Amino acid sequence: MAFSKAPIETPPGAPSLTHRFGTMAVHAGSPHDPVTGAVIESISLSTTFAQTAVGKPVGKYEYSRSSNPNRDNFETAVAALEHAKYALAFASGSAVTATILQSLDFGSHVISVSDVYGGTHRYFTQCAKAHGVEVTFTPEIEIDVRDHIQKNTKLIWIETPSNPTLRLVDIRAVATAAHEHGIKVVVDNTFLSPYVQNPLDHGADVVVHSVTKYINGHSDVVMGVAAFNSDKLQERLSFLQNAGGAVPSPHDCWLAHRGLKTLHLRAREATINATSVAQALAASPHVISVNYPGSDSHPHRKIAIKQHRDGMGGGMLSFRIKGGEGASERFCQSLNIYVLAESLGGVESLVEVPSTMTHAGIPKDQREAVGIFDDLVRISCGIEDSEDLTADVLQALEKAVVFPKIQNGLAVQNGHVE
Ligand code: P1T
Repeated sequence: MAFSKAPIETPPGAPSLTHRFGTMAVHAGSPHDPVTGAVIESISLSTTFAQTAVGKPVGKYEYSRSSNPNRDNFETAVAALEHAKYALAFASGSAVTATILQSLDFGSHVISVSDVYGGTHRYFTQCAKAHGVEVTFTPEIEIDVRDHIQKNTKLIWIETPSNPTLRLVDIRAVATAAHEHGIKVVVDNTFLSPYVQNPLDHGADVVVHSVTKYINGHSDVVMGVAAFNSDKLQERLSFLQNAGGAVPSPHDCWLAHRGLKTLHLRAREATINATSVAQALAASPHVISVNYPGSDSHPHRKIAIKQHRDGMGGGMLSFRIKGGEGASERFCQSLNIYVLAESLGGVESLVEVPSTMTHAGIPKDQREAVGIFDDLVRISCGIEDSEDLTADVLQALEKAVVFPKIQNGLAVQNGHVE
């Protein structure tokens, strides 16, 4: 059984890297069926594939955990869009994280940015030790990465933008320091998608995604993917993909591939919407601060201009509301269009409070050290109309900050003691 897959080859006539993003999103990994002419691939549900003699499969497939046509096609498309030689799809974004950490030797050390997705933090702090991997967290990785490098440091983990504070990391600066010591750099690109940022072009060795988010884009698939150029890594990760078995179903690969074909359209709309919502929030007297990398006021705006397509900010933002935890909860419940739910990157707008939802597992002092306060609200802008999304946020802010007229004997109005 083949555990290591061959490099992705562009079929004759298929779009190449000289084509633009939208053309590749629609056509990469999407050959028409040579027998029936079907333009859309069929879903290959077969778990096993016939052999004409012992050890001689009819085609390139043997058993669907090892590889199958829908997963191959999806991986081909992601590799093209992330400017990578290889891509490997997994059952979830978390399975990608776990497999990459499992690929390290026992006794390895990892440096990670502090504000990562709560589930990534959980794996790093509660699971990695079991296979002998220690993780050091740092909030300012570009500044102090060299101070944290040890003899056994093998990997640097970056999330840019970070979840949920939207901090950015200069990938090139970190990769330069890492490569001086033979250390690999992984970038979690979930918040932006390959349309807005291609981390391999900035020196990263591996780019990972929770496909559950922008790549699939319709909140109906849980999946992950890693893309990279190294032949050695391909051999190791595809071995672990097969041995660990955390693989996506053919149906999920088909759905995610269909979603990917409109990624550029969705990412543009989400960016337009997030820009408009961020501007409205920044102008509101009920808001303490707004984290949006598309805003000129973002502290890492220069990095966005360097690393993101046309300096786009993407569809994600977070903000601190005046009035504490109570106000953040009232805000979420006062919205009419946004759905109060975890996850992000779908066509529908979502809202959540990270301190009690996605990042509740991180101890409060560590959370607050990276800016995840109880009054922080995270928004994932979908592709609805920006006027509606902005109006909904403004009306919810008014409701969220209106307290009873008298509180502790003091008159209050609009959330502020008068
Ligand atoms: O949910 P899963 O497909 O396993 O992906 C994990 C993951 C990895 N990386 C980032 C940056 C993520 O945001 C996530 C999942 N995040 C959420 C579910 C969330 O609401 O933030």
